[in-house]
Amino acid sequence: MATAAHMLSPLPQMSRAVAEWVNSVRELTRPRAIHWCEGSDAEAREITAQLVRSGELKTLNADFFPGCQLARSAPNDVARVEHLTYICTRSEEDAGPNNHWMDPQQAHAKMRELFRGCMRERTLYVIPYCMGPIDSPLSRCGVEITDSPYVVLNMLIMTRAGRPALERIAREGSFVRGLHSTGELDPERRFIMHFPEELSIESFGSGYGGNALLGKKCHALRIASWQARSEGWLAEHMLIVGLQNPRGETHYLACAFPSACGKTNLAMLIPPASLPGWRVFTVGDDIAWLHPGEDGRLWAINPEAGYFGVVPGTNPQTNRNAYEMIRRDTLFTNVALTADNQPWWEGLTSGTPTIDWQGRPYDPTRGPAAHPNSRFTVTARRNPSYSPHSEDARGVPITGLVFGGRRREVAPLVYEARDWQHGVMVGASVASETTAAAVGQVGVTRRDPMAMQPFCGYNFGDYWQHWLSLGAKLAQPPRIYHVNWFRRDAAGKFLWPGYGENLRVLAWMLDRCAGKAGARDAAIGRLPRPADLDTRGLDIRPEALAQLLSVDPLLWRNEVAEIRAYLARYGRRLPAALLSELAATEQRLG
Ligand code: OXD
Ligand code: MN
Repeated sequence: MATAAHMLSPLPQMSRAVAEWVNSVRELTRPRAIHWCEGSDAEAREITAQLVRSGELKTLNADFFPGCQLARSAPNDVARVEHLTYICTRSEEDAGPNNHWMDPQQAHAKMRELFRGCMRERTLYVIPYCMGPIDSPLSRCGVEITDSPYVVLNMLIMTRAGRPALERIAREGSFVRGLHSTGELDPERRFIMHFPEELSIESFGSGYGGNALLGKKCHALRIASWQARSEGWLAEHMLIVGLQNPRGETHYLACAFPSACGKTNLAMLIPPASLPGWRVFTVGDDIAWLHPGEDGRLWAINPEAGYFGVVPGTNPQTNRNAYEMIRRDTLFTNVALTADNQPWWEGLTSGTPTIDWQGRPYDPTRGPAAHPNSRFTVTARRNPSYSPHSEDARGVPITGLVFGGRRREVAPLVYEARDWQHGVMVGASVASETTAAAVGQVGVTRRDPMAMQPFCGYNFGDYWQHWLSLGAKLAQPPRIYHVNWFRRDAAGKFLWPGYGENLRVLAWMLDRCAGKAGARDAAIGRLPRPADLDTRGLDIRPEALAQLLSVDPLLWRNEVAEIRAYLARYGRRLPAALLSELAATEQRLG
């Protein structure tokens, strides 16, 4: 008797468009074999076993970390490479000053030479994937072709990959084409090219997640932001979190922060004991696709199915959910090891590293044991605070949008925008200190509008206009906030405890949206007075709180001048509304 598996159609026969594309890539790259990904657990187990046999993965101590593996990247391939990431539109102005641009024909020609014959002796994997719940009209599909089995394992966790995605592609006909090869990992021969007009991506020379898992930053942000503008929605670098108050009501916030600023921690926040009755549900930790609903509200889905998070700093105090979540069935990249083969990273309060992230005996004089951008890849379903609404086809309704950056000074703990248009200006002015998530200097303050500087697939001027137009159509737009958990005192000490205590700030926002919390009108927006925040049980000095909620007119006049100089780069594409919002802020500052 035929089994169910025998009755399924062979994957290569399901979509002619995909098969033809795979064929043309095969002719160019000359692989030894082709593997179409089914997306089954057995397939993931088989690929894992193969990588363990070849030494590319190391199985971790199964008593403490069952089902966990360690991958080590090339030491020169540990982060996103923004300087080698291009948007290739016919007109340079469409890519904008926020992107590196290359003419599409020139880019294709360059990449064709890199890809020519690059998969000889390697297997070509075809990964059909769906970004978002498989049955949601808001989801979009893609196919990644890669010669990296490590990428396959990550994509199987991070997306809904395999047969169901290919079935949807065959039905819909359209999909994003992503071609990836790790090449020789030579930084001189490394490029991440995006062709939004063709809905395609070409990535060569890196195996790092942000450069190589093409469903994530490349598709779900850069290409999707372009698609979203033409289709009337938003693709944003935002976590989505549900907060259930002690009355049992749940509201959702979507929050944009630059890379490695604590999005995963905020998405999985553990309420402090002194705020009883609150519950937190994670819908997403990195990307939100936001659609205007028929009811005039904004609705969000998380296009991803897993987390690719920064490991260092994760411990039971900072993020107990993540700490529990990554204790099984997790793929670690570039962490250190203890003598008994457990993963180890800076910020872990137990264990001792003996082998560093490069596989060398650990020597503290050579720097941290785990790479500062070492990562975990794990399915979202392992998160103890996983929201069952993550799978809702229509998404979750958004009550508030939050922007934030990592700033030692200037930005207060929190403020509320006066309205949508003012909120777009607040988002456009986000600045943050750089982190290890991208190659380059760490700790330098740079403008990172909407936390999308590395991810917006088109001219920011057009993007802000799209935000303004979309908001104008919403009958019930979310309120917009700005937060800064990272403000420091004169001695360099953080003024706010952060982590679970951030719930106090989020609770103030939700009470504002419900018309229940007070605020004072300041030049930059509305701020809570100390008494407006619930600080019961919080160990904070009144002077620290006053400082956190203060706005220094001198610093802010300087900030406004810097924002104006930054926005001027967008010339005639800059919406006039942003400049008038800035002028009004300046006037209020006196
Ligand atoms: C990420 C990033 O990995 O933003 O999420 O770099
Ligand atoms: Mn991110």
